[in-house]
Amino acid sequence: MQEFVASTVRIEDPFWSGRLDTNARRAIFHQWQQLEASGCIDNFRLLSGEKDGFREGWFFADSDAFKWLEAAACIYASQPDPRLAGLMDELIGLLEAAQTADGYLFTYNQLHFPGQRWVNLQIEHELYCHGHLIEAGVAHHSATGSRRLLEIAIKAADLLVHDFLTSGPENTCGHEEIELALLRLHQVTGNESYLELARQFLERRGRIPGYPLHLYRQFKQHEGRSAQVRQLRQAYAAEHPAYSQSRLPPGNAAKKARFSTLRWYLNALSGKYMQQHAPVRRQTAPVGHSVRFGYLETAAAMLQRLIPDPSLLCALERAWERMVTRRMYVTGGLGSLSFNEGFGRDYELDPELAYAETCAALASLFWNWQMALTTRQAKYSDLFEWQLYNAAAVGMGLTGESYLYNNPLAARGGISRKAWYAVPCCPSNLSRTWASLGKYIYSQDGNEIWVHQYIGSQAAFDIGQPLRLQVLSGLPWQEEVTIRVEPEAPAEFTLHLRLPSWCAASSPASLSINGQAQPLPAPLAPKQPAASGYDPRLAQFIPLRRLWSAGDTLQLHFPMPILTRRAHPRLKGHAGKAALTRGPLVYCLENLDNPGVDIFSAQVEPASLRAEFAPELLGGILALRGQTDSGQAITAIPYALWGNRGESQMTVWVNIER
Ligand code: FUB
Ligand code: ZN
Repeated sequence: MQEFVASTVRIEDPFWSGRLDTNARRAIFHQWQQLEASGCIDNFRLLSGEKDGFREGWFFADSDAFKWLEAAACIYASQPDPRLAGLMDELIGLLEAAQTADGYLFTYNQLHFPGQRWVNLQIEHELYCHGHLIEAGVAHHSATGSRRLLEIAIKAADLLVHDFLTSGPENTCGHEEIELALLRLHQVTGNESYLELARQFLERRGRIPGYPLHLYRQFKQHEGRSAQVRQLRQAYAAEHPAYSQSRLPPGNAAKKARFSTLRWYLNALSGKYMQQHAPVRRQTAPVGHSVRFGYLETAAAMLQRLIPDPSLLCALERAWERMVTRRMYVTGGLGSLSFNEGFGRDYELDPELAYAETCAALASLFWNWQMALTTRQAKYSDLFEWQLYNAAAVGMGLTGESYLYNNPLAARGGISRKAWYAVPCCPSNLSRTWASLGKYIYSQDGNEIWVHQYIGSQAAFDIGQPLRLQVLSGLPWQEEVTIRVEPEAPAEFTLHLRLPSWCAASSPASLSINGQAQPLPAPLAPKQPAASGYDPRLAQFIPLRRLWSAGDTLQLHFPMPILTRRAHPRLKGHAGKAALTRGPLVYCLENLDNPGVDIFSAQVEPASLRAEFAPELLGGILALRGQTDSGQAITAIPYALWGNRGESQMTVWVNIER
């Protein structure tokens, strides 16, 4: 199944266009300022000799600059702002100067430990950073046509091929990313050695002999190297009295589960934290750090598309099923625990402890997209939509200049959106994903076309003759979607439309073509209840094969009653509670909208709930209004929008007895 380059799809959507504009006009420039202020860009200036100073930030700081470049390139493709082009060119120039002649680029080692390479692959993210460099090169090339950054990426990839092809299992990165990046580069260049190295990196996972000892040694070595960096910094500060270390205020505290320290050691030493506990085909449950897990699954699914492999696909499907039925929050958030930034046990989904990092939701989007392309099953596109609107969208504030990192489903205070984080992996990750949104809406295989997302847009296809599709969508607020079909001449082809899982059996969707009602399949029945009450497996594609003519118009009606979703009985603390959802949106109670109401103990009267347009709220939303059993008015807002008005309290799960 063929993917589209995002820039060939033009998004014109009442909901998304505004957000993408904020991303393009504000978020990307704000992020650049923050990368500058925190010293991330200067690290490259130090290497290129443009500036004197001391390297700042985490060992993986380079990746934030690379993700920013990718986001900027994707934005530039549809909104070519010369200011953005200038910043991209400046950064690419720095990378050209900083990269060694043989392709190495990792400021942490180059500045602190010149001459040392690949010494701490499990912890220090060296290959992860090279992966983001490669992804940026690929994105910049497809967005601008320029080969400048692509050449840097190719040089880096060639070095990796030289140093890592046919080497041992310890030559795997503790944080997956390089695998999917090499696969993307292979797709653009056709170079088979990138495919082969990505395959080997994946196959090597979970095979390090004596892993606990290996990891322990790597931790010890990393501690020693960190101590050396501190000494170097002290010495630099002593020689440069004007120097002050770049420091960011602490991020939002994440609540800790009991026995976190012990569980952390077990998680790490067993290999689960970094998905090194078993070979990839035996990894049938989501474990450990949830961003790493998502990138691993994305790469495995990409590889499976390039080299079909039923056993790998089977492992991916089992892991997905386990995640969706037992280890995912109702928002689509992933990661129940802060100590490992990742997955807990089955049904361990405490709303307040939820880590649910924005990047974990994004990793899941990438994975689900690959699964949708591989299997053509609607459940993957459905989860994509759900996470796009909820678990991922919550990461960026309405101004584009404030962010959430961890995303609990209940907050009693102490959590607010921040302009930046000491670990700023999420903002540019979200920006690059939004800027590429066009590529996730449609796919094509010959004369079959899939509409995965109902996002207002226009796209051009080649089905042996030119075909244009236009989607006009009222989602997520309104229930109508119109699709106009414009083949150059009448043509027979199949249009696959997704019937979302959130179309309740009680109020089914309807479809008409040129005013004629069409039969739709009966809603699917759930097999085993999903932990969170949201079940993407209820989605299905409707194949519509016919002779289509220019001007044919499809009208879809997706009723959006307010649903009260119940958690699986095995989820502790969820009895008598429900999550309120409408269409693809999860709602929450924020105390600012509910003065005088204790949002954690109030009993909501389900019969009182109605959806009401609230133009004054958060830029204009459809709010859910109702009342408590004691007659107090309540207002629920989309979860993705909470925290936009300063620090507050919030809960997704509300008390609803009946
Ligand atoms: O370690 C690199 C990135 O920073 C991870 O993906 C995030 O979870 C954060 O730790
Ligand atoms: Zn992140």
